[in-house]
Amino acid sequence: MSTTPLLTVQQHILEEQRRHYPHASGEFSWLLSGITLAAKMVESRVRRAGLSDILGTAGQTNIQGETVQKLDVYANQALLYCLGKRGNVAVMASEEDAEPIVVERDRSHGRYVVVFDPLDGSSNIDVNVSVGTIFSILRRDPDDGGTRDPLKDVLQPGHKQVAAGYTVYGSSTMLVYTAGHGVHGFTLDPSIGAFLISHPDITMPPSGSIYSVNEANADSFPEGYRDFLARLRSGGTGRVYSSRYIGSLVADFHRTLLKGGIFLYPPTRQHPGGKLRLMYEANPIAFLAEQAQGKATDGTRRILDIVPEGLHQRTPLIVGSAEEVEMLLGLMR
Ligand code: AHM
Ligand code: MG
Repeated sequence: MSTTPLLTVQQHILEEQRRHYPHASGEFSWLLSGITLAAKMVESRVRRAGLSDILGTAGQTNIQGETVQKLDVYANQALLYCLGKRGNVAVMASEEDAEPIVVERDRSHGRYVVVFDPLDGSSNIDVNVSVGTIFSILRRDPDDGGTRDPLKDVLQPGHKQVAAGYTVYGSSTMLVYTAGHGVHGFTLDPSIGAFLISHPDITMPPSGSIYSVNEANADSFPEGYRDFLARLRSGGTGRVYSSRYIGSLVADFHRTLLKGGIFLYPPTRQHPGGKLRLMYEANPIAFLAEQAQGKATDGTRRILDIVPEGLHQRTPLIVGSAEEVEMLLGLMR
């Protein structure tokens, strides 16, 4: 029998909190358990996606102008429900909703703000490819008494995040999170319904041999990006690269986190400011990357330093092993 202790994500969060903040109230752990509960609800639906009448579109258009699929709606509601009942979340903001959602009951005393992409990569559901949930947790300004515009509570730069993570609904379901003390990964054991530690203290390899980009857009990438990709392909770096692109940020990042290399979504003709969203995609992914010794930039700035102006603001995103990210930045300069 294995001697590895069975450690659930809940126990892990509590132990980490006790270790780093001996006087913590436990509120934060309680908040994170809302996310893991929602993740289990979403995962059970994702697993049944081909069986029930859930595939296809719900016939609505979300505020991004994209067709909403039923699972997106369900995932969004699961998170809003689970977090809205915690008692310590004052404001939530989601990719699916144009404006932040205020938890009226907890607006004045709730200490946290949670921003999320409930089902990232949802266009992949119809073809049985991995999707995920991404979340970012911020602290609410305690002095505002809950009186000011909730958008102001949400629009904080990424370096202010107190925790961030994702779940990836892949060949197994994993939850990966950081609360600012390293990155930890848990795999769902479906037979007992618990996330068990499987990847403690993840560090991204300092370099890797995979690059991940939607190369169909390459003709419209700025020159530095094209030079970079040409250099990786030419073998001029002394390393032979492979390309992998799933089209679900969570899944592409998860591979980059474990194997190293680089993921990039540069500016394109269609999306001159980048396609991915700063608040609920780039920021949480950048926090995880840095906590795992990797790097994340928009091509000129560290992602976590960007001062946001809008909830659904887009950004170019380059994230991965320090060596590849530095190489790209060198060519961009
Ligand atoms: P979404 O599915 O939440 O709208 O997220 C956008 C997705 C990301 O998961 C992925 O990295 C990217 O869009 C893929 O874009 P493209 O199809 O342009 O390559
Ligand atoms: Mg997304």
